[in-house]
Amino acid sequence: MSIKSTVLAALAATTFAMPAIAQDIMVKDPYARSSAMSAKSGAAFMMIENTGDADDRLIAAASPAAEMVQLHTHEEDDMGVMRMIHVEEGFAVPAGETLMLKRGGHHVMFMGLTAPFEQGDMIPLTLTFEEAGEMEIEVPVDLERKPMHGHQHGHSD
Ligand SMILES: [Cu+2]
Repeated sequence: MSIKSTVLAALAATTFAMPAIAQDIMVKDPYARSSAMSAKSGAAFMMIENTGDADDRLIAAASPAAEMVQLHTHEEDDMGVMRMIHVEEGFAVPAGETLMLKRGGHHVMFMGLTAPFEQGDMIPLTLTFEEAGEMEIEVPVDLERKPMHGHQHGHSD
């Protein structure tokens, strides 16, 4: 027990001493939406870039805007129907790569919204990474955003 707690203390001290480690993760262009104003659930999408040289993993998400927040992906079942799956192990963010959370793919799912998502709202979201730790962001609600096909550069809006 003493060995384990020593290791944990060392890890905690290391993390505390190097807050810059979280800066290896960059979140770009986040937005959230729900399918209707009365919807009880919503989702958030974004690009998560790992600018560091160590692999990382998005393992959890939390927000006061919903009773439950999960990491989801879409998967086609045997009947050819797309279903949402809760991905408990989270999503890998390999070093130097960008994880895309997008419609029809991986997303952050909000279940049991405490209030409807309204255009322009800012949704506080805490992302937890295996290596980088917790990262707090604000996700603007954008109900008008069209699904993105392929890469999009710049902002036309
Ligand atoms: Cu979902």
